[in-house]
Amino acid sequence: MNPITLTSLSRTVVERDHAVITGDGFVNSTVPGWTNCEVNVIINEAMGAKFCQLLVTLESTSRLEGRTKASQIFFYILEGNCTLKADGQEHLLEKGAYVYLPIGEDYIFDSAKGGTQILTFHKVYEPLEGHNVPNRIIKHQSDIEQTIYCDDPNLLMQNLLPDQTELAFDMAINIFTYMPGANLPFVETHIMEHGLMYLAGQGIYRLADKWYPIKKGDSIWMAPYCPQWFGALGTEPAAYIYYKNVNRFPTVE
Ligand code: UGY
Ligand code: MN
Repeated sequence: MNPITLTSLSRTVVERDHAVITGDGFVNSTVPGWTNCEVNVIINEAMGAKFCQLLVTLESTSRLEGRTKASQIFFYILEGNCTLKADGQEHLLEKGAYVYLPIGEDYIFDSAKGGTQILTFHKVYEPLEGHNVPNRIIKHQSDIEQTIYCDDPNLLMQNLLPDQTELAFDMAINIFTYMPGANLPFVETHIMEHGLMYLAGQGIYRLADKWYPIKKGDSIWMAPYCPQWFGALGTEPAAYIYYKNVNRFPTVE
């Protein structure tokens, strides 16, 4: 007997100040210059956000070619591998590698292993007087040390961009790892916005006054001032990569 599948059910939720997006609802978009690939626009301005988060799935014939314009782009290799051509050089990008491209940079991603997945974050760059536009960064997450967060050795933070030390950056991209059973020490409520994707594990996310079960592959958008808290469940660490706007004046100067 075939089990009945209820195709009308999904964990996806879109609210005024937050969203939980699960892969079962993905519908592909076409992006000019990005060919033979699947693009899922997970978060963007249409939702109320001030940045964009995409998931791109590649095959061996895929080619992402373009030039960053008003927005800087951060690329993170979630699965597989591919090649980046930038500044006349070729770079092999393995799982866990990441690329920060400032405004005005040409790029080509190709030669991917079938099934390679790239997560991207796009933000319009806000220049800062007295500071140069940041340089391109090509690194691997294993190059970045894990630091203890909020004095809790079960909460580990990796800052993939030097946002804390260089005001030229107006966005942070971090990987936040929670050991089994760890949780945020308080309900954060802040001006900064977040977009994230779970890389591992599971747990419960509180967003505003709602509570959501979350697992690897899920994405979340949090608008400014959306109260937020997370507790990890299960026996393996939970980890997410997340975007945050930083380092700019909090109101019109
Ligand atoms: O950096 C942050 O604001 C981070 N602790 N927030 C979050 O994980 N929801
Ligand atoms: Mn936060």
